[in-house]
Amino acid sequence: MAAQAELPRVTVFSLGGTIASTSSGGGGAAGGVRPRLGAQELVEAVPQLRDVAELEAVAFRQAASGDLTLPDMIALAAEIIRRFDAGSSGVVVTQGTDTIEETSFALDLLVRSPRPVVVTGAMRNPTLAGADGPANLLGAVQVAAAPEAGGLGTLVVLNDEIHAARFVRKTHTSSPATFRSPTAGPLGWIVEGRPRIALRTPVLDGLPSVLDQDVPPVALVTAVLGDDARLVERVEEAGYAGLVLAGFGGGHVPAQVVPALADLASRLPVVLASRTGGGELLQETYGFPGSERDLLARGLIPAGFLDGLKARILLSLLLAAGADLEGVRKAFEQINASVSSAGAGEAGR
Ligand code: DAS
Repeated sequence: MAAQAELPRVTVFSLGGTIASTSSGGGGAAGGVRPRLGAQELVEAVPQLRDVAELEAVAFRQAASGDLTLPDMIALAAEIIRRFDAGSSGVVVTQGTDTIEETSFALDLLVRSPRPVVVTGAMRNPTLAGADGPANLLGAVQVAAAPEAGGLGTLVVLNDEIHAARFVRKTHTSSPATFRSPTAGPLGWIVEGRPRIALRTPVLDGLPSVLDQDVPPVALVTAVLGDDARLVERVEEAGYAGLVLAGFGGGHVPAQVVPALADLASRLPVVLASRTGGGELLQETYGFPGSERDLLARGLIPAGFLDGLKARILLSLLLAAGADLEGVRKAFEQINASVSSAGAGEAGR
C-alpha cells in the first residue's frame, strides 16, 4: 500500500459561540444552550478532518462572541503568528457568528502572513437537526489546508462559501446562509471538498503595526431620521478617543448634526461610513449641508469601502498603535488604495 502523503498541519482555535454550544439539560434560567465544547471536542466530532490535515486543537476562549474583545483578538493574532512560526500551514478559528464580521477583520489587519487564516462558526447549534458546525469546520479546514487560499488576508468560510474578512457581513439572524459580501461578492466556494478561489484580494497596505493591549474606545453612531446631534455632542465627554459615523446613503447626516461633527473632527478622528451595508462612500457628488462633500471638507475621514463596523475596528487598532489624526487619515487612504490595486499585479502575493 502506498504511504499516505504528508498532510498539512492546521491549528484550530476555539473561542466559543453556537458551534460550541450545548445544553446542560436544565430548564428555566439555566436552560438554553451556551458555549461548552472546546477545539478538541469540535475536531473529534468530524472524523473526515483526519483525511485533510494533521490537526492541532487549541481551546483559546469559551465565550458568546459578543463578549470577545479587541485585546482578545490581539492576543489571538500573536498566538497565530507563533503557530505559523512553529510550522502550521494554516489556521482555523471557530467562534460565535454574531461578531465574525468584526473579529475576522481585526485578524485581517493584525496577522501578516501569506498562510491562510480562516474563521468559521455555526448558525445551528449541535443539539439541533441540521447542525451546520461540522460541515463548516470541515470546509474551513479544507480551505486552511489549501496553499492557494494563502495571500488573501483572513477568510470567513461558512455554508461552503469563502468570503474575504474585509467585505463580509452577517445579514440574517438564523439562516445558515447569513454571511454575504454585498460590495464585492464571495471570493470562492467549496465543491466536493475542494476549495475554489475565483477572485483574489490584494494584501492590505497601511496596517497598524505596534500594538498596545490597551485599545482606546471608539464609538459607532448611526445617523437616523430627525437626528439632533445629542449623541455626537456627548462622544468626547463619554471618554471616546474617536468616532465612526455611519451616515445615510452615500455618507450623509441631517444638516443640524454638522456643527457638532465638525467641532469633534477638529479634535478627534471622526470617520464617515455609510449605514447602507454595501458600496463605497461617495466623495464628490452631493453639495447640500450634511452631504458627504460638506462633511469631508470639515475634516471627517472617508471610510471608503469599509462599513461602520469594520471602520471602527480599523480606527480602534490604529489608535492602539498610537496613530495621530494624519496617521489615521493616511491608513484609511492606503487600505482603500490597496483594494483598488487588485488585478494590477498584486494578486497572489
Ligand atoms: N449567535 C451565536 C453564534 O452564531 C452566538 C455567538 O455569536 O456567540 O455563534
